[in-house]
Amino acid sequence: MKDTEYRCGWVALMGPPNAGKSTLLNALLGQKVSIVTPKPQTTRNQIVGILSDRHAQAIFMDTPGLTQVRGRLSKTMIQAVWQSLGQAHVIMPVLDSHLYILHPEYLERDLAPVAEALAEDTRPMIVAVNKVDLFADKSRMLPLLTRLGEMWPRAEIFPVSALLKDGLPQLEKLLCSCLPVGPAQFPEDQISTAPVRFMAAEIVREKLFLHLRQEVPYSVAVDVESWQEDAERGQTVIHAVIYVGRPMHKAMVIGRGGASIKHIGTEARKDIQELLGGKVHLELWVKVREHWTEDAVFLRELGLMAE
Ligand SMILES: Nc1nc2c(ncn2[C@@H]2O[C@H](COP(=O)(O)OP(=O)(O)OP(=O)(O)O)[C@@H](O)[C@H]2O)c(=O)[nH]1
Ligand SMILES: [Mg+2]
Repeated sequence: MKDTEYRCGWVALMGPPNAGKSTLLNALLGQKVSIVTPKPQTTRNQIVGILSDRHAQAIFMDTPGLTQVRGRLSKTMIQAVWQSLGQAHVIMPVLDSHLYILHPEYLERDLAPVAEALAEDTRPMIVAVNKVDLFADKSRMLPLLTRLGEMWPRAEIFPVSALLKDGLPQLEKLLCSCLPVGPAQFPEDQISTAPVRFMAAEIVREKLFLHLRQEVPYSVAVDVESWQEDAERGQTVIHAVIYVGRPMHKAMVIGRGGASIKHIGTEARKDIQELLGGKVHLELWVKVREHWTEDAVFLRELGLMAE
């Protein structure tokens, strides 16, 4: 095979919740396509991000964190991981190195589902050992790297910091060399397959996750109900509904005197304006929809469940 041949393929980012999968995807692309929060289980479905250059096109699939299945929503989240894995040419587990340095005992627990699924897999695998910026003495990583090497003897193990973009050019180069030879599957300027409507809803959900405490974010979903161009005012008018599982959560989203929802709306509008490159008028409503996380029809409407 000649080095000059164009390469193109699918890469599955997978691993435990909160490992930095979405941060890594955004950092590799140099643009935000997947929302990021300090709370686990932020990503709920497969998000495709496309990285193209003159030599290769890597089509990344960001996936929800692999965790215990509780209810229908988390079942559909896990299905998105397995479906992405099935589609991948290269598998990229992502993990939080700092967590396993502090708590080596969590490693087996967290990686067991990933390791088991990949035990017999012969596809190229690159393990992104993320968050190395969180400790100065890099030798602290050695026991973790040794254990990962035992777990996946064929894999490339690659320490990175997605946050600081440390090690990413090297990671990208290695990754592209692992892709199969073939023509690009997407136009070079396409960065994601997600419709802007979905991305706008995700931005609102990100702000809700960042702003709300405890378990409330997990009972929240966002759906863009209408999207119109107002030519006269030169702005996009977006109406989105925030669904919550309980009346109490509705009050928390709205906040005292509407302060909370106002803040969420302002923050989301700024990011959506950046995404669209133009002025946005964002209207948010909060509706209670009990047990929505168990409602297959609704999950499908939100685009969280395959047809
Ligand atoms: N210090 C540090 N923090 C990071 C790094 N990468 C990600 N984070 C932080 O880790 C948290 C989780 O990041 P995400 O990218 O949302 O993680 P994820 O794996 O996509 O999480 P889920 O979608 O919930 O499975 C956020 O607060 C990030 O800012 C890193 O390299 N260094
Ligand atoms: Mg994520």
